[in-house]
Amino acid sequence: MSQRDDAPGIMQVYGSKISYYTGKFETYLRYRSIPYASFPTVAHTRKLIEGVGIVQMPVVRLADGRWMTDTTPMIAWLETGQGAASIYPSDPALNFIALLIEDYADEWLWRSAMHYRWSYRRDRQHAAEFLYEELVRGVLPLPRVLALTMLKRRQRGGFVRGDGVNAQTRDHADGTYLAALDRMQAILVQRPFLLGQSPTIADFGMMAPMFRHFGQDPTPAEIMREHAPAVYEWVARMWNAKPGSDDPQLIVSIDAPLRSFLTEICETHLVQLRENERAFGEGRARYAQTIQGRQYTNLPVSRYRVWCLEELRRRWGELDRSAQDSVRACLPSPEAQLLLEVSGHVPSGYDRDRQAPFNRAINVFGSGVPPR
Ligand SMILES: N[C@@H](CCC(=O)N[C@@H](CS)C(=O)NCC(=O)O)C(=O)O
Repeated sequence: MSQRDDAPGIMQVYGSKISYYTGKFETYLRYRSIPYASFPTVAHTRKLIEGVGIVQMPVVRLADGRWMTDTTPMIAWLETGQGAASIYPSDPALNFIALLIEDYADEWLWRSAMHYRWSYRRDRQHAAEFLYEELVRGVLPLPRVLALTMLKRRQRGGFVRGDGVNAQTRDHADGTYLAALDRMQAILVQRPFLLGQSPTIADFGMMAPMFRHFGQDPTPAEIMREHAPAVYEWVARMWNAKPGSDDPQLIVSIDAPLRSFLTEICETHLVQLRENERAFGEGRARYAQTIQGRQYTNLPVSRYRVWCLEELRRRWGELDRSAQDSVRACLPSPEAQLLLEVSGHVPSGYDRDRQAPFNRAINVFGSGVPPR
């Protein structure tokens, strides 16, 4: 891959071929046949900071020179320029469910995906070699062996141990992937996409963990092939998907497999959003949370995720009464109450002017990598 970025006239995507969110974003660009050129981040750090304020994957430069980042608002903005059959369901209640699934994929499955990649020896070796070749070699003056050691230490120390995965939580971090796989498999044996006959933002969101991490890293990919072949097939289907007819033929009611997936989302992601918001409000840098009976300690507080919850609440507030009733009926867990509560909320203060994806961005965790 070229270290130069002379692709005038088309979108430039700075990321990595094994990056979680870059994979989600590329799946969308391919679906909409939006041409783009891929570039590695490390060689272009200064430019990315000038463009959006931070380095993360992906950061995007549009053909007209504007910069943007964060896949959720980027895809939402790009989709406003597209024709019929939006990837956002026209039914407001189903759209809210799709956005909730996207948020769970973005913000909850990330820990488990990093754990599989950096806790298992052969996965760690594979990812470090890949990142070295793609991002570091020829850019930073580091001997290969040293660079591999540094990459492993950064990723495992920050995003696994530094994000609460230890002897007490490791099997839960393993199991959270298996739970997502089981729930998706049960849905995808019935229909080609999560919410019907066409992909929605729920599918694009789930591609973040399922494609470049769980579908490519040796250990979780083998599990996917063995235990959830319909998910394995869906990953390829998503990567090759193109818009079909104007009628996306989405489901008209929430069936048992989708309900079960939503319960998992409420028990995990919504609890984490709640505890993170509370800790942020108390001005803490670290917090503890109990998820499905397992205690995670010393987790980094994320201001970005307080904003994610604000965004979900904003979308909830836009629903009319009957749509709210429909959503409430399919989010049976008491945790769903979080979407309605706003008392005592300390605002994130992020993107106050609603400029995303063109705002000055923040990393999910502080300066990028949570300290160990
Ligand atoms: N909210 C962002 C998250 C982007 C993100 O956190 N990407 C990861 C890698 S896939 C990253 O760059 N992490 C910071 C780092 O590794 O320094 C999005 O939706 O794109």
